[in-house]
Amino acid sequence: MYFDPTNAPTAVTQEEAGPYVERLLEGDLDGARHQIEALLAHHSPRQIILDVLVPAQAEIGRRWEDNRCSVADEHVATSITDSMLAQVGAAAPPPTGDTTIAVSCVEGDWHVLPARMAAELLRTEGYRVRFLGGSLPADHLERYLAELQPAAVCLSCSLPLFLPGAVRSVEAAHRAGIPVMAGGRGFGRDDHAALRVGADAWAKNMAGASRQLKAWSRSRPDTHPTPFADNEAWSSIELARPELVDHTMVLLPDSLPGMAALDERQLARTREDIAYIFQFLAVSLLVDDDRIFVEFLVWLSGVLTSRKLPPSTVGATIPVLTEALTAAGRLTPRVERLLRAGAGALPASSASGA
Ligand code: B12
Repeated sequence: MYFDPTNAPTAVTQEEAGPYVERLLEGDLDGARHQIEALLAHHSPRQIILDVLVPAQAEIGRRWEDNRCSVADEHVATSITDSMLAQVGAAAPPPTGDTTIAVSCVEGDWHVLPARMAAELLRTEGYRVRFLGGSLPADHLERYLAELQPAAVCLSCSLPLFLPGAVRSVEAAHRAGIPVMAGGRGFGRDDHAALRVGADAWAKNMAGASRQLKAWSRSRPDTHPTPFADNEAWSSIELARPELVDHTMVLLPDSLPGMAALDERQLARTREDIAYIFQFLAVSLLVDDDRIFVEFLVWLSGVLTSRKLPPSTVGATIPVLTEALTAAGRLTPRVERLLRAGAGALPASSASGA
């Protein structure tokens, strides 16, 4: 039985949606299913995705970020929401239009669920959707699109870390002659990064995406031939990353005496975080957007503080990063500017390294 679209769609209230997060945290698949079934009697699949599933997953992310839920809790919650998305999607009437849209995560990005949500939302608008899943290698994307010839491909990116992958995915789509709509939280809050990686449009939400896709299905845009991402600046950090991480790990104990007490697993985590810092630095240069690096440092500082590390940890790392970058001959004025901006955005106690 499908939701009857002649019933006016009504927003799901917070009271109605609220218990869903509790079901996720309890790992209660059947409870979640009952709740979603009850909601389907009164609300459209689209409203349930937007008002229940999306905010619940964002809440799970916040709880993981501030250490109120474990990675296992997140995996369980995501698997339940994945099932609910299938259930809600099955309640939407089959697409009536003849426009086909492909939806894929950019290369490197395994956030399949946000992309699938976007795909289901497009389906509720009548599009025929081919969902290509997580981290599709660019050459495979190209071959698939060249054969399918959809009206557009929606590329989903959930973390700025994967913007280099987005460059490759966009180039692949363009080689197949397919226009690219970029979306997802990894592209940020405006079209800056999306246009830099060469996408033909960026949408803040699915309503915006749908407007653009409608316009494209009437008249196909000329795809941009090349992205204007700064690959050179990106690769100058990225190619030196192993050396930069090694050197930082050697220098760090002088600035963070607490490191002496870390066990092997904690040291491996620290190394991973240092590698992320350099990756985000490189991505900021790639798309010339300081916000990416600065917001990552603030996010990382919050994550570490909620896991009981001193709030000064990330701030104390910055002079060490600077030293490693200098030794590797990678401290350009732009990189220096980014490091300063990052230090300035961290909470006062953390930027001082005290
Ligand atoms: C589940 C999850 C995972 C799962 C994903 C599994 C899956 N099947 O999808 C796994 C475990 C793989 C994962 C891994 C990681 N994750 Co994660 N993850 C999440 C979490 C909790 C929920 C994702 C989700 O379901 N979102 C659904 C909704 C909420 O997403 P949404 O972006 O709002 O999606 C909507 C729109 O963006 C839009 N949209 C999406 N795509 C597109 C495309 C187009 C064209 C358009 C128009 C619109 C559009 O449509 C959606 C519906 O409206 C998020 C939290 C969050 N806020 O998303 C973190 C989150 C994204 N992850 C995060 C991190 C850090 C990671 C890791 C790096 C962790 C690690 N150290 O390993 C890895 C990276 C792995 C990788 N290579 O991809 C951080 C990113 C922080 C940052 N600084 O940017 C987040 C934000 C958690 C947090 N609060 O800190 N993660």
